[in-house]
Amino acid sequence: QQYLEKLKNKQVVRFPSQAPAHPLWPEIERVTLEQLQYARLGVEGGVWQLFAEDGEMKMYKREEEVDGLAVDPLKAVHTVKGVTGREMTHYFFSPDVRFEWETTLEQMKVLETIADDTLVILQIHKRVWPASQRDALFWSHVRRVPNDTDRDAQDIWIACNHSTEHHEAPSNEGKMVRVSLTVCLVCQTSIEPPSDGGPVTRDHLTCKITYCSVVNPGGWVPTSALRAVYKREYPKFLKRFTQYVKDRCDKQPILF
Ligand code: 18C
Repeated sequence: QQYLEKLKNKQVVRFPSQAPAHPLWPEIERVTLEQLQYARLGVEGGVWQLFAEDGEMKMYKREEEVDGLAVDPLKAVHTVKGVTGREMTHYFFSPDVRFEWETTLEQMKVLETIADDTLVILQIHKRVWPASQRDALFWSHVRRVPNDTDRDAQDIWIACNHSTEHHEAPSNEGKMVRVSLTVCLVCQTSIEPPSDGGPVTRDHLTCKITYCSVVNPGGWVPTSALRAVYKREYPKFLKRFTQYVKDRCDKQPILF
């Protein structure tokens, strides 16, 4: 038992999630799998509007309003060389490195560790003048999913964040306006093995990323101001985050 605990702490072995015993689990399971399906749907068909493009990165939105508040769903696709899907989703999920890439944050607290792969997080975001400051309370879950459409392909990895409630952070306290969000990052690695049969290195890896997000900002914000924030913040996030993971993994052993 002690030996297993040691291995677990060193993260040599990934144990099955302990989260299924938690009351939130049915929702975590359902939303994560729904998000996976949603992310895998293409952006063809005319409902998605391209609003930002930079190299391999393409960002699409659908303009939608709920009670006069813009909640435009966003879908972004990107291809990043030299990293795996597991590495991408690990750094997206891990609260230890969030301030390294998330530029909208002022404070962050892990309210509950449901399992190694499932957390409840409270974030206070930077205020955008003249709007009220926002906070976000969500569960966050990361997992590997076997690729059922191609058994020879690498597994898919998904990290999913979805708004929740927690007794330590009721939404009606204080001056913050609470946003509600559903976000996922879905990644798949492909390997182009070296033609000389040599070892696979980072030069042989490509990671295909789909990032989907729906944020309801809560309170009231003028639509044009909100869309300007989206247009600035989402490309900034995806470029900065993917570069962070590339830099962080460079010269490190590959984590498949
Ligand atoms: O997915 C991302 N990050 C994850 C980990 O943090 C997590 C977070 C989701 C972000 C929720 C949005 C929180 C509100 C932010 C308000 C301030 C943003 C601007 C700060 C500028 C300095 O899933 C990556 C997230 C990428 C960034 C998304 C920006 C979404 C903007 C939402 C606007 C909310 C209203 C703000 C008022 C605007 C007034 C003009």
